[in-house]
Amino acid sequence: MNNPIKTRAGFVAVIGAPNAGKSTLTNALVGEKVSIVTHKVQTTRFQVRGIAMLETTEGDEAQVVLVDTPGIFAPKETDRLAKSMVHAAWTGVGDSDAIVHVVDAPAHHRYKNGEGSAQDRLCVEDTQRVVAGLKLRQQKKVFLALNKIDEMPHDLLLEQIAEFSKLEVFTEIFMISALNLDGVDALSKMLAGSMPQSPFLYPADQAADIPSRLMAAEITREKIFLRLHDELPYASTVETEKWTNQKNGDVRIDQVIYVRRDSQKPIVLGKGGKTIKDIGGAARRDMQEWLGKKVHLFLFVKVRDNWQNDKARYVESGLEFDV
Ligand SMILES: Nc1nc2c(ncn2[C@@H]2O[C@H](COP(=O)(O)OP(=O)(O)OP(=O)(O)O)[C@@H](O)[C@H]2O)c(=O)[nH]1
Ligand SMILES: [Mg+2]
Repeated sequence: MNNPIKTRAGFVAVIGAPNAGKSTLTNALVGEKVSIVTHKVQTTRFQVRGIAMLETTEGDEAQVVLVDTPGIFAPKETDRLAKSMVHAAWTGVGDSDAIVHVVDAPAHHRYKNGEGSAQDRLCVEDTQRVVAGLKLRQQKKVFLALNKIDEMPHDLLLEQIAEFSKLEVFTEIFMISALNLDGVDALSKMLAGSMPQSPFLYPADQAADIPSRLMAAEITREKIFLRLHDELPYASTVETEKWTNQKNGDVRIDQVIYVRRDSQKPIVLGKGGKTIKDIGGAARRDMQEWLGKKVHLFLFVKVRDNWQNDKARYVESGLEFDV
């Protein structure tokens, strides 16, 4: 008798407050880096699709397309980029077969214990906002991932599990560390089993659905976020202007870092160009690893006042301008 291998495929939206670890979890499930990660809030600006080949408990193969989303927070009415980021996050939810809500468990605990910072308070408020949104949309198959358990004694997690169970939103609760992969396997099996039976949606060896030029720009943006402090990362954006595959197999990538004001230019450049050199060096190393080729990276800094209100900047990354 013919016993065909069953395949499953579908979409999982990864949502949650800024900095909860959504991109780290997406990368962990995919098994390679498809989405940038930093210690700062609001790192992810648009939907990034990571493609994971996972297995159900029965051994069926499932292609799970993880839609990593920007954090869900309360954007200021005047902040167009922020509004469009939150819109992109909820759009990911509507189209998905299952949802993972990632929560920063230690931040939650600190806040409940009265030791929380201002950021912890925001994180708890944003989590409540996500829960309210999920209730409103009556989503099915919503999994809660209490993340960063490597930073928290496990007995304290039981209280949190009780608290979140009471909300009656979550199909199941997982305790994970996206960073050291603790608990990720159980979540991965659950997600695989939640996908509908379907042929694969992407070639089995594809890890991300993001244009190479955009991925290259994201890598540089991550290095800017990691290297520069305060408001500057948020005031900047990166674009890949030119991509040249050279005859000898190397790749030349020309990118522009846009800042909002003249006064921000010297900060990105640094003394004698040191800062931009460091950013470029770190970005180039990641690009080489990603492409498996030698990369020649050329970075330019330009001022474009008001890039956050420029429609073309949104279309390129799939964000909607008028939300
Ligand atoms: N200790 C610990 N840190 C983690 C874990 N997961 C993520 N982090 C850290 O938390 C920070 C934020 O991680 P991201 O994956 O960028 O979070 P995000 O939810 O995608 O953030 P936004 O894109 O800004 O909304 C980074 O410094 C990560 O290294 C974890 O399981 N344990
Ligand atoms: Mg992110």
